[in-house]
Amino acid sequence: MMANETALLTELENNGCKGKLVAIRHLDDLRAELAKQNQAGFLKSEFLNDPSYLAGCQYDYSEIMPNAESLIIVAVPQPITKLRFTWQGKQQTVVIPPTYIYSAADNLATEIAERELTKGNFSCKRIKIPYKILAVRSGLAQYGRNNITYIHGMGSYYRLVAFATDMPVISDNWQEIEMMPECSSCRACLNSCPTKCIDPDRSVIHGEKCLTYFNESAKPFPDSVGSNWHNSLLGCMKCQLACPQNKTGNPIVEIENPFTEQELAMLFTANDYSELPETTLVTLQKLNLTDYDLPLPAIQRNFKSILV
Ligand code: B12
Ligand code: SF4
Ligand code: SF4
Repeated sequence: MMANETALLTELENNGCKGKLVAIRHLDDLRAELAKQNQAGFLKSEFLNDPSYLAGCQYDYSEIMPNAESLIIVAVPQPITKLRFTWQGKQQTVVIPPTYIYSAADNLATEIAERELTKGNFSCKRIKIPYKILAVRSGLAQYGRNNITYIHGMGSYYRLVAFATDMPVISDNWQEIEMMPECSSCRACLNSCPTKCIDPDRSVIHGEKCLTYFNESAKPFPDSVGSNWHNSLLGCMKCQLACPQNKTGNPIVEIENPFTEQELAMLFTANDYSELPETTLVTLQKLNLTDYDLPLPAIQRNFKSILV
């Protein structure tokens, strides 16, 4: 391993993160892997054609970084966030799963990568690719039966971030796709999934049935979605909470009274973000809740689906 590569990976670990590097040519392998899954009929147009999902991924960075040599994949640990507040006399707890409040995680990975690479006169650029495939192929992670990736000792509560860099990689590693050995005798995620979108007979979940797909969309929830399935403001925690690999010391961040009752009244009734007071908007922005191209009525719908 080159000194610069070691220094980068060590610095990531010193900050609680983990990373791996592979040669840039594996962008073609990522593209091919996705094409294979598409051919098998596992990828629905809902994901393939949406820029916030797979249509946002790129496999040619020759223009933004013509001298790119390697890809870096980084896992940044993330807590479960709980918003606690009183609404209409009742104490409410609103869960935001790992990865949704992402600015600090993305900035941490970027700062470390830029700082360490600059020391060797290298640079890096954030890129959008299918992160899980890279994480697993590089040896950083393994798939769980629930299709989410896991890192030994970290569980699945982390956000994946990737970079292209002009730093060459010496220890190029591109391994077979692996499922966690622990999954072979476990079906906890499968049994806990309210939508039954984890399919024991195929390796890719039915993403178009996942609760996350519905609450990340502005479209009304279909009748097939049970009103008692909702558990998070965005996404869903069921398959990760049930997983024995997530039982050890995962942090929870509790935010007490992020909004006053007066702010909540406006948040739940306003027609548009522009009608909200500045303080409410700033809180929503800090939680990254305005970053998902969701109109305010969709955020209101999500809140109301989990308030007691
Ligand atoms: C589209 C997408 C979704 C779609 C899912 C579409 C689908 N069918 O998977 C929806 C909106 C439903 C979704 C939901 C969630 N997502 Co999402 N999502 C993405 C996104 C944008 C692309 C993922 C994707 O479709 N990749 C392409 C598919 C083909 O790859 P794959 O899922 O890795 O599938 C591979 C395996 O199945 C594998 N395979 C092949 N052979 C074999 C053999 C074995 C034995 C096994 C096990 C596997 C296997 O085949 C495929 C690759 O060839 C990424 C961000 C990104 N740019 O990567 C985030 C991302 C994957 N999501 C993430 C998260 C956290 C979630 C949620 C947990 C959110 C939540 N609820 O809180 C849920 C989890 C749902 C689940 N159980 O997977 C994280 C995952 C972090 C982690 N620890 O792995 C990512 C990486 C975002 C990030 N930056 O961190 N997501
Ligand atoms: S996130 Fe929820 S709906 Fe999606 S696979 Fe996991 S348990 Fe099922
Ligand atoms: S719940 Fe069990 S089967 Fe599912 S990912 Fe975790 S260990 Fe694997």
